Order: sequence, then structure tokens, then C-alpha cells
Amino acid sequence: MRTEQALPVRLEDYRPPDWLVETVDLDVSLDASATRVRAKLQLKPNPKAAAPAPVVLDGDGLKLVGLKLDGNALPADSFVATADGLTIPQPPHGPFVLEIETLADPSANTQLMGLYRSNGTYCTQCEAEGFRRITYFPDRPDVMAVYTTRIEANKQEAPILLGNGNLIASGDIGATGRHFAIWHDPFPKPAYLFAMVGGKLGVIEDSFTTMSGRKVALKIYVEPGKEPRAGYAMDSLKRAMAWDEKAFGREYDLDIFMIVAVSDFNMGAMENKGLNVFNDKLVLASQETATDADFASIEAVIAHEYFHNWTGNRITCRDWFQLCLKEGLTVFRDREFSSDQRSRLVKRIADVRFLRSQQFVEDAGPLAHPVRPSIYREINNFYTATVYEKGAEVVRMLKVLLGAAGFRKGMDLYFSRHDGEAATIDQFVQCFADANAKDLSQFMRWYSQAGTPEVAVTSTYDAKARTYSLEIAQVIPPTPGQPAKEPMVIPLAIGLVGHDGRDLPLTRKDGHAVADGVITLTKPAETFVFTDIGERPYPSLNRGFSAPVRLTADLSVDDLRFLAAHDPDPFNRWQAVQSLATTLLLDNVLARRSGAAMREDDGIIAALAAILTDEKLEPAFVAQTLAMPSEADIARDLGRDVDPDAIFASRIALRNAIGNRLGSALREAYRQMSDGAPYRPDATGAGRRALKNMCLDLLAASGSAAAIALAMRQYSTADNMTDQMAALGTLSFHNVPERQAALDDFYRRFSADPLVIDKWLALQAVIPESDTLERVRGLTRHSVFSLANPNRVRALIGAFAQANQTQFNRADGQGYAFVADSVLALQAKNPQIAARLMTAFRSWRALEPVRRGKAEAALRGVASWPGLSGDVKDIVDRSLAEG
Ligand code: 0A1
Ligand code: ZN
Repeated sequence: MRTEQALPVRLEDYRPPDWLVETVDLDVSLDASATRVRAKLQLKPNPKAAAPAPVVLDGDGLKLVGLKLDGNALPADSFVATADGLTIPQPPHGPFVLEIETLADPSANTQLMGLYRSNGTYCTQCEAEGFRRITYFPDRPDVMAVYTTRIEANKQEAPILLGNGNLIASGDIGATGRHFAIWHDPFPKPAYLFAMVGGKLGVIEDSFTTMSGRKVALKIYVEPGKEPRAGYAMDSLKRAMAWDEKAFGREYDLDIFMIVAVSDFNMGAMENKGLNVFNDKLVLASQETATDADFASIEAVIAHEYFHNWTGNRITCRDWFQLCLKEGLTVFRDREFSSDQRSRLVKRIADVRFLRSQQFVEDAGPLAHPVRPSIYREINNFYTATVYEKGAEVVRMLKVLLGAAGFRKGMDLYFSRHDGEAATIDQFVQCFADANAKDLSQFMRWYSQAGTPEVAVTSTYDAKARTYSLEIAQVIPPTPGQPAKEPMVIPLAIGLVGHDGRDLPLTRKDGHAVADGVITLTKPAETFVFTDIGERPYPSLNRGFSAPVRLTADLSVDDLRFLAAHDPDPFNRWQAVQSLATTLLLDNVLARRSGAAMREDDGIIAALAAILTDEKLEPAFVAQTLAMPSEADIARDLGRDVDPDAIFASRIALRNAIGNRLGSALREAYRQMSDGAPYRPDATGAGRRALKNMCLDLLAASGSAAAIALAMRQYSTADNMTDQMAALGTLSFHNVPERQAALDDFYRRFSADPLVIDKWLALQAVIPESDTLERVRGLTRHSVFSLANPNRVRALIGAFAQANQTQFNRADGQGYAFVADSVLALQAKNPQIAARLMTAFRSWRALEPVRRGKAEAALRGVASWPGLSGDVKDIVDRSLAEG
């Protein structure tokens, strides 16, 4: 673990590497505690660099055993080797071969970076800076080399040996009981895409024939016995491969594509060339063990990692500041894929909810940073919602601005111009500019300016002149290191809805129609005038969430009710309901804080009633509309003086009112959606279950004993995890005897299945009651829990910190103390997971004074800990920084 404070790395300091590596020959002899790594690097001076320079290789915790230059052992005084680096001050002037031998202990690797073991399987994780934990290397993405990997191991312990690229040889090593495999990857790649695996694994196999007729072998490796749960992942992979050919003209390039699922993994999955390594929760699924949401995530992440083969691997990043070049773009691509496989509308709503709940919150606090940061200390801490989610929104805006055909032209140019390169965001955007003869220089501010733009709209209708104008101002709030901002390019899709519920034609003053219904803001304030408008219309703004902004408009409650019922853009129907609910919820939070009575509102109930009974709407959309803003949504919109108890009370009151007032409609919808059809994880089936379970939850929110009985019945009779889990979730929010009975039953049924036990842990962690903290503390001592497994930590402590607003934010500060203690207990073992847990404190300044004080004390306590890991220190320091 690195404990010393890393020096900041700055984008402006980028220099091309002094030395390039043409080929890497690795020879890895796997052993539980003493794995021997021999690396043969063909080095050559970079013609682009100022010669002659020393060779400086990165390392992290390495033990050097031997070093040769062009076949000769290097004298001790001609190099400097530490655990964290290897320098040869006076290397030859031309190309040479360096042979490095190191020893590693994979069983002791608890950080899960570099070479480690998961349930006995040897595996690697190299992004972002893990390869330097395997051998000394210029560990930066602009050094791309051709790798050949020889792996050997005890045949009993690791019968399966996998590497990047194609298998070129394998066999036994005499009578030693050991065997080997040699893998060759012909595509030059950065070290972060290196991977190897060795273990006892089961496999499912299939194949895919590419658009040019090449047959690709597909293999998914899992722990033995779990093969039957890998089928959906395989199906998703084949659909993703076909989709990328159709949507982007991208074909797979090796003869084999492999996925390995492991139980211990810091993130979701990793796009290593030809050998993706996955967190097993994003591979394994069956009707009995996975929910519809799990199936959807598997489909999306399998696709995401596959799509990286072009956006990330074939074209990689010049440096880690360009992370969004591969991540924002690849998230955009996986969202498009899911939209085409499922419902585009429902997917968009889910994505926008996620963006607002994660990225808007990040953008509004001390951890805010641009989509392309310009400074970092720990790159691991920049795999954020801003880089991924806002990064995807920025790519999406390019498509809105250029149209589908213009966007595709830009992508085609990007693929042809930069294939095989380590590129930058500037080069990416330049492709869209060149392909469409457009100036996108102002658009680049989306990459450099942090903060969510606030767009304020005022409308005026002039009946006499038959004009309607929108006066629109944009402000980008200050963020750390960026006190003042320049105006952005904001594409706003809009409609003006007439009384008959139809869009009026959008004609500008100059007589031209507004192309595609999109107006583009570029200035701090500007006015858009539409002519020949015969009635005062209802403005429908930022349709489909065309720009990731916070929009406020002078819409009355009546306007919102009209739009909720009639907006031809269904996304904005959903948005209108959310806006109505938000207004009510915020009013009631303030009322509660000041001791005034909360109000009930007919508008929102009437809007929901209309949507619930509209049979033309897809069930998944209705479910999304019935889902009221979360406690975190309300806290974010409040922005200051946040009292989670008041928010909870306000939200409970609204859900109670919905459950009571719409009881018969909810029961009817529940009945209609319970069709007894066999389970299928597709969008249609999932949508029906989503609506059914939303109805159940709202009925229970009314406090009805019949609804609790219904939930208990659904829990016991469900034939799939979605329905079972939803019923258990509903029960867990009510302090009734059935709750504990169901939780105990669930544990008995699934105690041998860690991925299902994660659901059981998470459910208990989010119970909004004052004894939850004790329950969670108790569960940390339960035999199913382990601080060494990231999934368990996220399920229990992560869920408590991120998804239990009232209990994490207990007024006595005990929730903060528990999470801070957990971070300290974890950080020496796994600094990455500890740092991520620490981000739960990111909104501490928005809390009301008592909680703010307690949260600050917890943060300062962690900051003062001796031997704090660099990863956690980076998060804590930025969280506490002023301004
Ligand atoms: N590139 C991966 C994300 C990832 C990043 C770091 C990791 O190290 C622990 C693992 C995975 C993706 O976008 O899926
Ligand atoms: Zn990715």
C-alpha cells in the first residue's frame, strides 16, 4: 500500500515517453506465494523524445531477482532498483533488450491489483496502474507493445491457463506435474490491458461469425458448477457483437473472445484484450438467483466491455486524463445498445435518474471535477460518475447537435484516423468537427469545466403579435479550482404544446423552422422568439434530457399537470410528474423543519391516476412514473440545510397518500400484471414485474395490513428472484413480524450463495430505522461477511452509507463514525474500496449544522490517522478542502 502522499500529476505536464517498448515476452511461473515473472522487453528510444534519456520503469511492491541487458547481467552500480521503480541512468543509445526477473506473492495481494487470487484462481487486474505490480515497466497507456505470454503452473492447481490474444502452444513440462500455455496478442496494447488467468474453471462455449465471415470462438469461464448461470451472459455477448457491426460497423478482430468471472473484483469488469475479467455478479444469473435488474446489468456490462475492444483497446488513451475518451464513449455505446434491445424511453429515464443521483451530486460537492480532469493524485479515484456518466452525456450531445448521420460520420472518421493509436479527447472531437465542417471549440468546455449548468427559462406570450419567446440564461456554478466559468454549448430539445395536446410548429423570426426541435444555447443569456403562435402554449423543455443541465422554468403547477397528462414527449410526461412531486416534497420538508403542517396535493395524485390507468403506456414507464423522487434526490434539490429525517417524513407522507388514494387502481394494476406467464428476463416481462412490484410497494406504504399479507404471499410463492426480492424489500420497510420471518427464511434458502446473500445484506442495511446500525454492526461479524471481498463490503457497508439516508446521517453521528471506522479497518487491505466508501461523505457541507459538524469530525478523524493510504487520503483531503 502506498501511504505517502502522491505528487499531483498535471495534464499540462504531459511529455511523450522517452523510451518505447516494441515487444514484451513474459514468462510467468505461477506459485501461490512465490510466482516468478521473467519479462523480456525490447526497448527503443522514442524518436519523438529529446534524446538521450535514462530508462525509468515503474514498479509497485516488486522484488527484483535478476536483471540483464542484451543478455549480460547488469553490474549493481549501473541501475537503481527499489520496490517502486527501476532506473538505468545511462542506457545504450539505441534499441536494447532488458530481461527482468521478479518474485511476487499473489496470495498476499489483498488490494486485488496486479496478480492476485480469487477463491484460488490466479487472475490479474492492471487498469490503471496494476501492471507495475507484476513487473517493472513504463506503465502508461501511450506505451503500446506486442505481448507474448508464457504461463506455467501446477496442472492440478491450475488446469486452465489463459492470456491475451491467441493460444499458440501448450503442453506438459516433463514429469513435473506442471504444464504451460503460450498466448500471443498481435495487437499492440498498453500494459493496462494485459491479463492472465490460471485456475480450475468450468466453461461454456459458443461461437460468433463476424460480418466478414470469420468464426470467433466464445468462451465464458466460471467457478466449476456455475456454468448453468452463464447462459444469459453468452447470449448478451452475441447480441452485442452483432449490434456493434450494425450500429457502428465494428467487427471483432481475434479468433477467440474469453470472459472469466471471479468472486473478488474491485469494480464491475475489465476489458483486457481478448480476455475480459468480470466480477461474477455481472456474469452469473438464473431466474431463481438474479433479478431483472441483474439481468439488465449483465447485458449492459458484457456489452460495455466488448465495445471497449474498439473504443479503448484499438484506440486507447494517450494518458489517464483522457479516461473519458474510452469510458464516456463506451458508456454511450452500451446505453444505445440497451436502448435498442429494450425500451429506449424507459432506458433514458433510468439513465437520467442515475445521472442525477450520482453525477449531479458529485458535481455539486467537493469532489467535483471536469469530465477530463486536469490534475489528479490517485487516478483510481477518477473512475467516477462524472467521467463515465457525464462523459456519455457529452457524447450524446454531439449526436443531438450533429444528427445521427453526422454523428456516424464523425465516429467513422475517428475509427479510421486513430486506429492503433493512443489518442486524446481533442483528437476525438476534431473528427466530428472535420467530418461535419463544424467548429466545436466552444463545445470542448464540456470536457474542461466542472459543475452542472443551471439553465433558467422565462416565457412570454404576445397574443397580438402571435409570438412566444423564451428568455434563457445559463450559469455554471463554481467548483473546486474553477471559480469562474464560460458559457457552454447547450442543445435543448423543445416543443410548444397546444391545448389539444399537439406540438405547434416551431418557426423562428426569420421564417425558418427549428431543425429537429433543437435550439442551441451558446451565450450567458439569449432570447428565442417563435412566430405565428395562435395560443399561449405549454413549453416542454429539454425533451429526452437532451442536455445534462438543471433546468428551471416559470411553469405553474397547472402547466405541469397539463404536461404530465398531454406532453407528446413521454420523457417529459415523466419529468412533469417528477417536477410536481418535487415541488410538493420540498415544500413539505421546509414545513416540517419549521414545525408547520405538511400539505396534501391533488395534482400529483390525479396525474398518477391518469397515467396508471392509461393502457397505451408501457408498464415499465408507468412504474418509473410512480417511483417518487428518492430521499437523495430531494436532498440534492434542497442543496442546503439538509435534514434527512424531514425528507424521509415528507416522502413517506406522499407515498402514504398515493397508496391510500389510488388503492383500487393499484390493486387492479397489480392483478393485471400478475399474469402467471413463465419467467423471461426480457424487457416486456421485466416491465410488467416492475409495475406489479411498484403497486405492491405503494399499497404497503398506505399502511394496509392486507398489503403486508399480499407481500408475504408473493414472497413465499414467487418463482423468480425479482418478485421474491421485491416482496422482501417491501416487507423490510415495515416494522412487522413478517419481516424478520421472511429475512430468516431467505437466509436459510440462500446461505450458500454469496451473490444472493449480498441482496440479503443490502436489504437489511437500508432499513430506515434506528436499530439498523446495530444490525449492520452485527452483520459485519456474521460468517457470511468478509472485509476481503469487495462485493460483501459494498452490499453491507456501501449500501448503508450510500442508500440509507436517515441512518447513515443519524443526528448523533454514529452512522458516520461506523463508516469512518470501516474505512480505517479496510484501507490497509484494499485502499481502492476504502476510498470509494469514503466518498459517501461527499455531500457533508449541504447538511444541517448538527449533522454537518458530526460528519466533519468523522472526516477529520480519518484525515488524522497515521499511515492512511494515498487513495483514502486523496478523497478525505479533497472533501475537506475549502472552495
Ligand atoms: N475499464 C473498466 C473499469 C475498471 C477500472 C479499474 C479497475 O481496476 C480495479 C477495474 C475496472 C470498465 O470501464 O469497465
Ligand atoms: Zn469501461
